[in-house]
Amino acid sequence: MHLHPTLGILAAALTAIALPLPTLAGEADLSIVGSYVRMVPPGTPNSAAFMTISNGSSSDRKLVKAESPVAKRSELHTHLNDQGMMRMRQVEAIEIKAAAQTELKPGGYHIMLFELQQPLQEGDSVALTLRFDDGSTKEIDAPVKKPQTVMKAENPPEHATMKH
Ligand SMILES: [Cu+2]
Repeated sequence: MHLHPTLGILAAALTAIALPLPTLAGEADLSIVGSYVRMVPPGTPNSAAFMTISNGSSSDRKLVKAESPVAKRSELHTHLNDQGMMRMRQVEAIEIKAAAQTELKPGGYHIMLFELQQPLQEGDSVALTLRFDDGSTKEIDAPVKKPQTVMKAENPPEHATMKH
């Protein structure tokens, strides 16, 4: 005996309803302040974006991806002190604990922007799309700013003048 066609459709509809619905409530819980992209001299291939991400929700959240039209490729990075040398390393995610904030800052977490597609001049703003582990995204415009402290070159100047 066949199932009545209407009942079949009804059963299918009920199955669909039973699936968990994606929640959109989380999106408003994250806020981003103080974002900026480091100004770099023309011809510099890479730069980085910094910001503070606040999580007002009661669950931990992770930044899992960042994208920008100004860079060919973006990665989430951190800095590690490796025997006195500061090295950058890619991380899979940057965690923002519940009811806390995570600062992306020079010498720490940052969004690395590789292969810049355009020069970054002070006063420009850079579009960034941030994707979080709950599937939500944030679109921000980060101003380009001059670095506040000038990083020392990898090789100290003495090395260049050591030829006797
Ligand atoms: Cu980096």
